[in-house]
Amino acid sequence: MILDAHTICAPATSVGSGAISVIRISGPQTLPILDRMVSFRHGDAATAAGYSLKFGTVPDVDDVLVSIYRAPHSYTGEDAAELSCHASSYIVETLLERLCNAGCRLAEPGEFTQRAFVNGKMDLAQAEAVADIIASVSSAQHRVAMNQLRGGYSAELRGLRSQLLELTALLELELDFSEEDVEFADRSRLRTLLDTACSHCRQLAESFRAGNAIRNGVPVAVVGAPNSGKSTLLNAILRDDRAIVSDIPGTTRDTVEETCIIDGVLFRFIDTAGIRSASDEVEQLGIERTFRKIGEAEIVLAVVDASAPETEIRESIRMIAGKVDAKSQNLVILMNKVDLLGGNKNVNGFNNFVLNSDISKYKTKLLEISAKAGLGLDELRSTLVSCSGLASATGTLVTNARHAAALRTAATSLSAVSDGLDRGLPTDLLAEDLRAALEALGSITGQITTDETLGEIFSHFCIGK
Ligand SMILES: Nc1nc2c(ncn2[C@@H]2O[C@H](COP(=O)(O)OP(=O)(O)OP(=O)(O)O)[C@@H](O)[C@H]2O)c(=O)[nH]1
Ligand SMILES: [Mg+2]
Repeated sequence: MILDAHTICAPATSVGSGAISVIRISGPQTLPILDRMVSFRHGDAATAAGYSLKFGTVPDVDDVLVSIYRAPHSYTGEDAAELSCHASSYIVETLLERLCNAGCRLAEPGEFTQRAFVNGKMDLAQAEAVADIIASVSSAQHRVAMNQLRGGYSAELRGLRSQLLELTALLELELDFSEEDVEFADRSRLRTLLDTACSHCRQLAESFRAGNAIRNGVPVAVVGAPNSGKSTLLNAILRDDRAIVSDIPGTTRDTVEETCIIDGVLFRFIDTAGIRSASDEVEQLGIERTFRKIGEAEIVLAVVDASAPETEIRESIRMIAGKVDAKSQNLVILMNKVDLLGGNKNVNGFNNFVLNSDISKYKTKLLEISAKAGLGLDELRSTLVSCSGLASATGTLVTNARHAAALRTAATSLSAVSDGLDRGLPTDLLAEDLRAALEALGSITGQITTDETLGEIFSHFCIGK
C-alpha cells in the first residue's frame, strides 16, 4: 500500500449538536498549511512543539484553538493537528474550504486510521476496532472493542503466529535436508504445537458466536399462542409502546425487532406472530416467519397465558419446545398473566411438568410473570443476562466476521497438516497447508508472512554449523 503525500483534512465531530467542532488535519504539510490560513497570536505552527496548543484567528471566520502533533507522535504517525472551532456547520464548511485552498485535500472515509495502519501505529485488527469502539453502545461491546484496540487480541494472534512459524521452521529445515535423508523435525514436538495451535484457532473462531452476539445483540425470540401477551411483554421490557397490543388474537402479524441493553449486554428482541393454525394467508406467513425466528434465536421466550386451561398450556409449551434446539438454544417458559390467577393455579404443577417431561432435556427455566402488571420482570431480566453468558464473558472474543472466516481457514489448514502427518505425506505438502494457515492469520493483522518465515528459520537455527 502506497501512502500518498497529500495532507488531508476532515471534520472529526458530527455537525449539528454540541458547542465545539473539531477538524482533523494530517500529512507532511500540516504545519505550513496552518500558518497560511491561521493568524496565530504567538509564533507560528511550523516551529511549535508537539503536543502544544496554539490560539489563533481565521480571518472573517472564527477564533480557533489548534493542537499540534509532530510525527511520529500522532494518531496517524504524521505531522497532524486538531483545530477546534465553534460548532456551526457554516464555520466548519468554510474552514475546510480554507484548508483546501491552502493545500489540503478532503480525507477519504477511514483515511486517518488507514494512515495509522500504514505507518505502523496499529495493526489491521486494531484499526478495525476503532470503528467498533465508535459504534459501541453497551459496556460489553466497549470492553471487547477496547481489548482489540489496545492490542490484546493482536498479541494473542501474534503468539499463535509465532507458534506456526516455529512449526514452519521445523518443517522447512527438514525440507532443506531431505536429500540427505535426515528427519530433523521432532515429530512429537510438531504434533503438540500443531494440536495446540489448531484448537486455539478453532476456539477463537467459535468465540465469534458470543462476539457477534455482543456486537449485534443477543437474539431473543418472543413466541407463544395468540393473545398470550407477547407484545405486552416486549413493551414492558423496552418500557415503550413499541408493538401494538390488543385483545384481538392475531394482532402481531409481522415480526417486530427492538434492541435493549440489560446489565451491559445488548439484546435484540423479536416479537412474533402468535402461533395457531391461521385461517388467513397473511397470518399464516407471519407464523412461518415466527418459526424461522425461533431458529435464529439464542434465547426463546415461550409466553403462555397462565389463565388458560392446563391442557392448552402443556400443548403450547410442547409445540414451541419442538422448534427449539435443546443443545444450542435456551428455552425460558413464561407463565404470563399471573395477576389473573388470584392464587388459584398450581404453577408448581407446570414446574413439575417441565422437570419431568421430555422438556427437561432443554436448557430451560420457568418463570411466573405479568407483563401487564409488571410482575417478575426483574427476574426475567437477570435470567436473560445469565442465559446470554455475556455479562462476565472474559478472554478474547472475535467480533469480526472477516477474522472469524480467517480463523476457520487457519483451523482447517492446520487440521489438514495434522491429517497429513498421520498419513505420512511429504513435508513439502505439509508446509503448504501450514503456509495457508499462516497467511490466513496474517491477513487478520495485516502482516506479511514470507520474509518473516525466513527470518524465523535463521534466527532459531544455525544451519551453517
Ligand atoms: N391481565 C393481564 N393481561 C395481559 C397480560 N399480558 C397481556 N395481557 C393482555 O392480553 C391481551 C393480548 O396481549 P398482546 O400483548 O397483544 O398479545 P400477543 O401475544 O402479542 O398477541 P398476538 O399478537 O395476537 O399474537 C391484551 O389485551 C393484553 O392487555 C398480563 O400479564 N395480565
Ligand atoms: Mg402481538
